[in-house]
Amino acid sequence: MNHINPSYRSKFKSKRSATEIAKAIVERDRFALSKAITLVESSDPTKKQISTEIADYLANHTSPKSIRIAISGSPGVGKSTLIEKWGLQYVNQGHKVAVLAIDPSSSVTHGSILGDKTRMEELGQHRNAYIRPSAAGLTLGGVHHATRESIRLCESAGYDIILIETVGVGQSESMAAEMSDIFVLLLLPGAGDEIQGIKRGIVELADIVAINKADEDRIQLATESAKSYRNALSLYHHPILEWRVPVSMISGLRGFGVNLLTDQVNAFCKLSKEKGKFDTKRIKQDIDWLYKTIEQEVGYLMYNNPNISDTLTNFKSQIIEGKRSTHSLINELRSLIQRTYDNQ
Ligand SMILES: Nc1nc2c(ncn2[C@@H]2O[C@H](COP(=O)(O)OP(=O)(O)OP(=O)(O)O)[C@@H](O)[C@H]2O)c(=O)[nH]1
Ligand SMILES: [Mg+2]
Repeated sequence: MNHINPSYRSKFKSKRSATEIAKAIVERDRFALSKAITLVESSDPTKKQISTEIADYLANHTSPKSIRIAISGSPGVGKSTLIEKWGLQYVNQGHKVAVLAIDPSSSVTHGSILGDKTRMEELGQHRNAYIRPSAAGLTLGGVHHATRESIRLCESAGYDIILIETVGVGQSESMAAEMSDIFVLLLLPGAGDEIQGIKRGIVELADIVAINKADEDRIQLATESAKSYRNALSLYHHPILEWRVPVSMISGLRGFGVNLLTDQVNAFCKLSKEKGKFDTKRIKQDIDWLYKTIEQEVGYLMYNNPNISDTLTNFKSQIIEGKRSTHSLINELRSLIQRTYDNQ
């Protein structure tokens, strides 16, 4: 370790204040960025407090511009491979690219969808790219919070293209849609929705659809799939009425069609800004997040109130015994919550 510059080493050994970390983020210090993301992933109250101070500082001192792109699709559809190619294209055009992951399943498996950074080897080494695997061991709400805050931190550090990889399981897609400007859905050639494991409603979340792995002997199949998805999508109205969700054939592995995705993203952003939807969508996302957090926090407080949790246990037995209607139990619970709230 002797080759490390001593002043550099001491800088990271010493505990920096929230303001120092925040300033370092603005000065494009990747270590500070990683540190701040670790803090937002923490449930420790002291660390939470520091991350709040960092967020406040950055909100007051930066106004970054960015595009947040969610990339979703069933396991193995080729998300990471595409992100490697797409991210490289963006950095070569002079952008700074941050790659984040939403993987609620990692809280169970302790794995991570970007754990295999090998798929993004070249991008991972680029000075204008930052790749952050998903944190393991967080609750669903924790994943949501950490990813949102990480996006803001990356933007404050100058990353203007945010790619969010999300695995098509659990609630990860809707979570990704709630924090991105554009939702890109990757599908495989040939297979129908059920076979691809695509849940109902996911296709409707998409702003851009791409049939990936349209290479080798799958081109014909991909052409047919693209056609049938185009037909299916023509039945839906996109929230921006003038936007027709494009369905194209790409190969992330070969890099084929990746340019097209960039053009589609640009066209979408342009239209969305012209229609005044780009900023309003972000504001709506923030407000929805505020309400969601309140619901979570209030729920947490209620479940941890001994009086309420004892009552709930009691009510559960009453439901099992079929003694009282759930309706009347809910009314009683409502009064109890009201009394608890009034007494505080
Ligand atoms: N032929 C072909 N293979 C591909 C393409 N994209 C990815 N693959 C292969 O598909 C496999 C899975 O690719 P990944 O990029 O890891 O897929 P993923 O969607 O990120 O997978 P998870 O993160 O596990 O959900 C790898 O073996 C890739 O080499 C493609 O465009 N064409
Ligand atoms: Mg992956």
